[in-house]
Amino acid sequence: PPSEPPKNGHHDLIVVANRLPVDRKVAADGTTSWVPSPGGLVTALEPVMQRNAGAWVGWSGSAGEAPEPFEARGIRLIPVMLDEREVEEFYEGMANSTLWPLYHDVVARPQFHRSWWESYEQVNQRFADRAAAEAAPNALVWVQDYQLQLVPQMLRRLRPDLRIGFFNHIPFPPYELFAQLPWRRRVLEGLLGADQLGFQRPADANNFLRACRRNGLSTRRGMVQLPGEPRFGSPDHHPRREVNAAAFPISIDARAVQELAERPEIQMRAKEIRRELGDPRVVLLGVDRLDYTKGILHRLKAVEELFEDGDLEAQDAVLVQVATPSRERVDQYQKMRQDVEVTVGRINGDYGKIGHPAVHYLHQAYGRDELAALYLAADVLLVTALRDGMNLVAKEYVATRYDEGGALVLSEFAGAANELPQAFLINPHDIDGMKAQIMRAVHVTPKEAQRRMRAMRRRVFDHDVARWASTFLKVAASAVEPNAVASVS
Ligand code: ADQ
Repeated sequence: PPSEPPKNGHHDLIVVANRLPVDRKVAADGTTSWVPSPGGLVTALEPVMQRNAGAWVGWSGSAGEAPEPFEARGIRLIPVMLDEREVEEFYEGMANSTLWPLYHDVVARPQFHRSWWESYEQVNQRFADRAAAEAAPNALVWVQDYQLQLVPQMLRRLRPDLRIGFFNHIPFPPYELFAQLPWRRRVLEGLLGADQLGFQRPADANNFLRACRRNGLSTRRGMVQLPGEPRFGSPDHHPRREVNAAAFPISIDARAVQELAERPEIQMRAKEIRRELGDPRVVLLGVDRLDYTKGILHRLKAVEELFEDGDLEAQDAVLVQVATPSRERVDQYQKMRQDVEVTVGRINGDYGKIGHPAVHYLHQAYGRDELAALYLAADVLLVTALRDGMNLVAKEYVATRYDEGGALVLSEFAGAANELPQAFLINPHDIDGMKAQIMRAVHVTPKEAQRRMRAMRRRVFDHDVARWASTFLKVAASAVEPNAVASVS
């Protein structure tokens, strides 16, 4: 018989994320159910969640309905409701049209709307309320990403006993850009409610620390020193607190990725893909969410010029571009999809041959199996992001290549470049430079390719997502209780 689910307020570890790790499934008869969609994060956290009566607080992904809490693989899933207007203002608005472009170097223009901010505050409060109600005394709460930057402070107000961690999956921008945000102080205060802040790169942590200093706080060796806060109805003060900000580069379940690639049916599929492409000498591959930060247009421009210059020929070389549909109701995404599709059409019109398009463009979400086969089939993976927190596609490609073959062209503006300097690094704004690096990757000797791939594989396997999660949780759990810190006020 299934065991009694834990009651409210009994979870020792809570993950708070915009999305629950579930997908809605509509059956033929119209009834809906929720099926777990284990991504990297939930896979990494599963063992520790199971050991620690873990719960996951998040949105189901559909407006206006919040299913009752339910259990999936030993993890309690606690849905938070968003209504249609909140999906527009909090999610598509403040999260995806303000913070996302602002935090990615303003590669698209961020929009600032006061009504969106109000919605952001309200939704953050709802997530904080829910987590506060579910947490056991002294529990550890781990808040994820830019949609929920106010939750740490809101939670601390509700539950000063908790230890609170926050991880930012996207870049933290230089202060000159962050300063555009009309609510910049509120965001800093929100984040500083945490004990431990995690960023992808040391540069992101430094940008955050600099923003704190620019707002009058002092920092020392990654610690932000917070003065005591006045306590309601009492002349004494909350003791001074320190908040640590550091880099914890996220990763993948490298072993699982490799095991998939080693399966005979995946290898057969990889060979079949090359046949279906017409057995070209060179297969270039791009796999991205269709997002303007990923530099897809820059990549297409470089490839188009390589066809134009005759360095690549359509019967000899193809680009396969898998672009997952993403944020399709946001204007900037509709515009960029049009630009990409016009460009692909032009390249094929100019350089394709009957039965041999130059670019195979797939606006589809692919399953893990097909992605693994594509990674195996590709001679060169192109990651040309204009700015990217990490970029897990690069790490997945490396983990897939148990044969130590293949070459990675990687933007220096992706967090992954810090860890994978053996890739063919590029600046995607430098089209000539990018073209030269793509051709170096195409012509690399097997020995040189192997040397590079081996070094990158060592890094990805040594620093997998389990290590990322356990390292973060260890430091967050060791945060000193606020009351144990001497007051200086
Ligand atoms: P994303 O911007 O979504 O993530 P990324 O890190 O590349 O970018 O992760 C994408 C994931 O989606 C990968 O696991 C990939 O395999 C999968 N995917 C992409 N295209 C797909 C397709 N067509 N079909 C199926 N799956 C596809 C954000 C940040 C990143 C950061 C991650 C994790 O923007 O910088 O690395 O969070 O912190």
